Amino acid sequence: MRNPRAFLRPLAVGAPAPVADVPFRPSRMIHFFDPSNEKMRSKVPDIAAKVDIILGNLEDAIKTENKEAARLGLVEVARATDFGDTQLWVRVNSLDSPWVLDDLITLVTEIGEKLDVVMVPKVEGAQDIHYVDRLLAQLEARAGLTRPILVHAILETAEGVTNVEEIAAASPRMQGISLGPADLAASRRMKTTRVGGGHPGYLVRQDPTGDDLTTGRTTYQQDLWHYTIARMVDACAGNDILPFYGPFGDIKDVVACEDQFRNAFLLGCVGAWSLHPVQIDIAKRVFSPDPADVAHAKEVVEAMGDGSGAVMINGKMEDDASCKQCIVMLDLAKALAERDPELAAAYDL
Ligand code: 1VU
Ligand code: MG
Repeated sequence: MRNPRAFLRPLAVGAPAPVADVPFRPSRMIHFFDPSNEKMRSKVPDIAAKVDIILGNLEDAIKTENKEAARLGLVEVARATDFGDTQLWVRVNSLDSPWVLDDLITLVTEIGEKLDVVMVPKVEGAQDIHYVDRLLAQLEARAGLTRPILVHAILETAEGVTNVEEIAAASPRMQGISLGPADLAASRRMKTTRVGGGHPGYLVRQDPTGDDLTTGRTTYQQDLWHYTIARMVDACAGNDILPFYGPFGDIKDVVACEDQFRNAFLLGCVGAWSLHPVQIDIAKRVFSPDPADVAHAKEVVEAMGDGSGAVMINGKMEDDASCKQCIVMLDLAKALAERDPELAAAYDL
């Protein structure tokens, strides 16, 4: 770990100074596309206009023979597209792969001024972030970039979960962390083959009422990801960076996808990955606060004046703590309203 005074110094001569605070920009969905796929590439300008973050994926889901085409395809589409307020991210290959060095060198050199965040998969500890941190500083200096590229880690190994707090604190470049449930399940040897979501076998069962153990006992499916998401949210919130839920692989089950995204939203995540166009609107709906919650938050904050004391609103006690909860809701609503005129009208702030 660098000493506190050195933490905000550039890691290479000529590199831009690290940012002290991670800028909060609307981040309800990170939309993945395959830059080696010409058809998907052609949709990027239209999709970029609809999403908060668009991400060119170079890692898993890209065939080995397409790795270079994906890298070059991302350079091509980034150069040709005006992303406006939408963030452009890349998911590079894993740090133990033969491609990641060329991914970073090519992308920072060719399109560094357009790249907001590099997503790093399979991060296991602070050492992985330190490696990327120094390399990015060297490349930024060489490319003459004036703004640092931020880093987002995927939490998808048991070792990464063990070290999540040190990962979140590893560098001022850290923008956030996403839960990667598929690789994490494999790393932990969990016995689910699903990409995110629940499992009907992971449940609790009501007690029996008599000797009959088999009938009349309601079961409740539990959330396989609750512990990890909650831990990730604490690590992120404790370091002023942003937590995200990752992929939901059952594209056709839009209902369960919405449930998974909402659980993450309620626990503190700011967004989730969209793997297919149908998941974009789900994320937009879930990660934008309900106008009724925003109206309630506004009422509480106005009634609380300087934020101290206690008041009764609609039969409920509100005080300093619940006022802070309402401010969280209002701050998010205001940030989203600036980007989305429909939400601005619905929130009426
Ligand atoms: O109607 P059209 O034919 O013009 O277009 C298709 C399709 O090309 C398009 N589409 C997309 N466009 C932009 N971004 C996307 N992510 C995207 N996905 C599809 O939409 C139209 C309808 O598509 P479809 O329903 O026929 O679906 P396909 O069979 O074409 O594609 C499905 C997959 C899942 C293969 C595709 O959506 C995809 O590749 N998504 C991204 C997958 C990914 O990035 N995976 C890695 C992250 S998850 C992880 O790492 C751990 C599990
Ligand atoms: Mg993965």
